[in-house]
Amino acid sequence: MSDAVDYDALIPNNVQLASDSRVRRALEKWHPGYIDWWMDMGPDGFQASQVYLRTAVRVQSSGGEHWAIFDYVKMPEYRWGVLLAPAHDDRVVPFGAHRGEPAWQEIPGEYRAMLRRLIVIQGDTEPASVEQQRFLGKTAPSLYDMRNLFQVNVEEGRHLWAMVYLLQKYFGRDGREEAQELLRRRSGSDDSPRMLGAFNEETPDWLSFFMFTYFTDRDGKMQLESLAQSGFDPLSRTCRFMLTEEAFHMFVGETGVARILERTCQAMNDAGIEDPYDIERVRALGVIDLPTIQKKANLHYSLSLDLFGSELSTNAANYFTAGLKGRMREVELDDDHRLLDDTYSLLRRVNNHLEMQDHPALNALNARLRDDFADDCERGAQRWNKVIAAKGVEFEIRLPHVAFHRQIGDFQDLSVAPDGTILSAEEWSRRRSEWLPEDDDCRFVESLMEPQWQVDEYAGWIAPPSSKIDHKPGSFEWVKLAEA
Ligand code: BYC
Repeated sequence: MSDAVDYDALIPNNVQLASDSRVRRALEKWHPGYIDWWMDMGPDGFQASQVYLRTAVRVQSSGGEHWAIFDYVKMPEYRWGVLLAPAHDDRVVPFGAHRGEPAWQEIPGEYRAMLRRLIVIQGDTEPASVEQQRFLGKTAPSLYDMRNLFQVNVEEGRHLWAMVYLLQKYFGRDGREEAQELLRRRSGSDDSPRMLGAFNEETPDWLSFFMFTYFTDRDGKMQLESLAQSGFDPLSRTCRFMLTEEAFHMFVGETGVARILERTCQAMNDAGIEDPYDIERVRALGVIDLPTIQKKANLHYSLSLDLFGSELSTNAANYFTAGLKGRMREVELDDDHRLLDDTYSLLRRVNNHLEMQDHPALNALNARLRDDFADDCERGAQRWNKVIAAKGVEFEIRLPHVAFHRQIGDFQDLSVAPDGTILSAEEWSRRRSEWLPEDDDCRFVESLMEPQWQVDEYAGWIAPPSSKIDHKPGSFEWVKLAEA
């Protein structure tokens, strides 16, 4: 299969759709429904604006040519394509019972249902996040941030295409039905919600957006890394290319929160406020107080931990043994990649306390991936703390304990403080407002969400960015707004 991208086709692709008329027709038939969904549920109010967006035109950079181009695009005209990372010759199934057999180019019949479920869940999260973020453009703190939001949104749309291609190509009629369902479910809907919890929550303000892209997109990274190991080669290649795009989404989250922290600490310094808990005075400066930022981090971290499923999971064991979903960087791990005799240490709830226990490694794969996620989150939090320390403010963002505020898995129904102390349900409820955003916190943050759409201007609660995108200066016009 060639890696060259046919960019002139209605659906840009490197999967030779031109000679695969069955799949091409199926995708072309799905296309209008996708555009309808984008117009209904995509960024509200900006479909006619010209946005300086990145579009993938190759699947890897080579010979001085970048994999993407940047240009002004009206979002409904974005070239959503089907792009798979380059094939590796002689790739084998890297783990599980079929380890060492040639990677599958077609789906093994016995694994069809499992694979379909994984692809549908992955696919469902992509449009969900666009739906969650659809009103944020209206309160963008700058054109730079607005552009980044829309970049994330169009790429999540492309990731939906990526999963829909697999469904249409490999799953026949039920794949077509699933592809329709992906356009029918809606984030937060009572009747047909999105499949995973965090994707039915609201993203009402930009602090939430940055926390979402930091924590929840990072779950995306971990899950895509695991699926990129898959013995089903088209899924592996699809996920590998999605990861290329995904890195930017986490950059948006990490730098977004860092810029908010920087601005808050600067404003505190300018006003001579040393106590970060002097919340009313800090808020009066028009910036977000650090304890509220901590509460939002607590919320989004705990919601994202739920996305790893139960700590001990036979589903995860079955996915692994089948060779469909591996571990983070599976091929770099130094073991037998079958895990039949291995154990993994994980924190468990035993009656009303928590203790480390060894369990069969196969069953503990969700816990292991969640631990990898926690480590990854921690590294970024340390970088945030450097921003705070550099301003001389005494405060640290601390990720809460993994058992804090959980709704899925072993710790659900347990009342755990951010430091890991188990509390009575009454005490937890009484103290909840210390740890999670309350209505008045949310109202305050929302009160700051006034649009700032002048070129090179930023809302007062967020510092300008220090890094460039496509080598462009801060004064660049990231979005040319359409006349209202
Ligand atoms: N909410 O054995 P269990 C991304 C269900 S994010 C609701 O505990 P399993 C992105 C589970 O489905 C990455 N239900 O869990 C980020 C199962 O139901 P059934 C998305 C949940 O299956 C930002 C039952 O509970 N990709 O890309 O081992 C922006 C028992 O399951 C939840 C993936 O997740 C929940 N949180 O693991 C845009 C990868 N958790 O089958 C995009 C694909 C569990 O009994 N998915 N359940 O009806 C998977 O690998 C796994 O399905 C999960 C769950 C990790 C989600």
